[in-house]
Amino acid sequence: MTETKGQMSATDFDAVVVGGGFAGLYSLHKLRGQGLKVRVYEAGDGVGGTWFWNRYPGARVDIQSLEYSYQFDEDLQQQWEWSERYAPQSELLTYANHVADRFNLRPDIQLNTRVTGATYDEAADLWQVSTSQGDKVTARWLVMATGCLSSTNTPDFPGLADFKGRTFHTGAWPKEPVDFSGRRVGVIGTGSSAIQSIPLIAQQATHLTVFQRTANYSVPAHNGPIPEDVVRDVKGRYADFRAANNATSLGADWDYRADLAMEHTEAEREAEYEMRWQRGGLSFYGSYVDLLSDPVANNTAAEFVRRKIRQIVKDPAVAERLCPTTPLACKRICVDTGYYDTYNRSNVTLVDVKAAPITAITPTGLRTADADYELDDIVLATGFDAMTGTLTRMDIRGVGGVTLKDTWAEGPKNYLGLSVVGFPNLFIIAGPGSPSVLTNMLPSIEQHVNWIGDTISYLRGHGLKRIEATAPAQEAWVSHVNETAAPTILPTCNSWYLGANIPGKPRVFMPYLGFAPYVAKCEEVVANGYEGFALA
Ligand code: NA7
Repeated sequence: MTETKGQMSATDFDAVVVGGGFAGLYSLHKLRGQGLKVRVYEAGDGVGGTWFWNRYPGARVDIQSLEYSYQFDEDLQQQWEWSERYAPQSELLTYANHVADRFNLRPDIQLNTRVTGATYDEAADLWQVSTSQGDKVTARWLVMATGCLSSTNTPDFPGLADFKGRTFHTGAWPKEPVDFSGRRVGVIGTGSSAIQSIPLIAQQATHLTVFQRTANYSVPAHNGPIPEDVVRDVKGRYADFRAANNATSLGADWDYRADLAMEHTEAEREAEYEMRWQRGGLSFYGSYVDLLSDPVANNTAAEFVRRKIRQIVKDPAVAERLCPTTPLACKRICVDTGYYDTYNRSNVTLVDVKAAPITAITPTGLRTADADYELDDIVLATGFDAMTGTLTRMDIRGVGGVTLKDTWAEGPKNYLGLSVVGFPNLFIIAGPGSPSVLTNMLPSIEQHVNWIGDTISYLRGHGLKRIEATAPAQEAWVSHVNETAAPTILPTCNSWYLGANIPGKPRVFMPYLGFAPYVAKCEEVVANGYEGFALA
């Protein structure tokens, strides 16, 4: 046991950070830089989080790499060179490892160790943390850097365990490359992971059958090397570039137009959408300011994408099946390379499993309500128990031994996404109630880590050893998160933003819409002496 600097109680660590992805790495760097003794526990045998686990073919970031990168260190952001506009998984993993080495983070990271539980010791104001390796340690501060999409969702298909072929989940892909040559492959799901992997799997497989429940919107990435002049321009004004992006509602460089779609003629709208389609990527969101709020405006963009699908996909029946019927962007738009065109290949079949649902996995394939499909490999691109899954699967017990799982039985409740009533000194990075998945994750993570670090510094500086959200502040924040999303199209389809992809999960819109106002609110809370928090 070591005496904690500036504190009354003896603890093993000042802070335990759960997770060694981008949030965990920066948390360690930040808190250690403040003089804290920190331990990171990471379940994987390497750092990198999302980019450690999601190694499926075609996995790459859907935000431009010049943005999806750390900004806390000027030398790092100036010296690191991205090979492509949207970095592939392997490069993001190399980047995470580079950061771990560059800032000498590894000595304080324990790999192959999953945090299984944490109990708050009210008498000592400490967290007692237990791990899969049998560690039992105490820490004043518990930082959940557990990621938003880190607990995979494997639907409960009868017979899955008895399938004789190979089964993969995109979110827990093997480290060794998987060869699909000569194999009949089935991909279940058509979310982002499926949309990125399907074109590459189709190039290898003898036959690929895609089982689609809900068609998704995808825009082309037009990926490639980043032109030198773009790199020079951005790096020449990196701080300003980041600040301008952070001042937007979604926290990314999506070339937002302030105009309303319906104030323009059809031809003008068509030209705007076409320009953005040709440019590629998620700047499609920025076309008009009312795409998320006005269903009529939204449908003009949705129709544009549907027209594109009908132009690309030669078989009209397949094209129709691929045309989404939900509002555009009520699920995150996907960014692809050759996705729709893949359905023009003779070795690819699209099966509608909304019309005829999957009833079982057989030893040799997959059965739907109206047919049997013989398969050698099944790829589950079935997503995640998003935002809350990893947190509620851990045995986290706060004041009075109450579990976080029970506390959130009707949906996640917290203040600013950061702090939960009844769970003092526990901070959540980019969790529910924060902008997180509606933004560029890296700046969102950094903003949270900076806030948490500054808060801990304030508390230590004032001899305080406990911080907890107050019930009225939490209640008001939860209402605000819901009221902000309610008038938009965001809660209108069965997305993982709502937990709707997990049977039995309460239907609550989890992320907070509005990066810039969120940051302002966090700053205001501090300026008002940690308004909405009880400090002791
Ligand atoms: P997603 O986006 O949650 O996609 C999962 C897909 O799996 C989606 O098409 C689901 O259909 C489908 N799914 C899930 N369960 C079933 C069952 N039981 N039967 C048939 N189909 C099913 O996960 P991803 O990994 O692709 O992407 C996650 C995020 O990563 C993405 O949003 C980006 O931000 C990056 P559904 O739509 O639920 O009908």
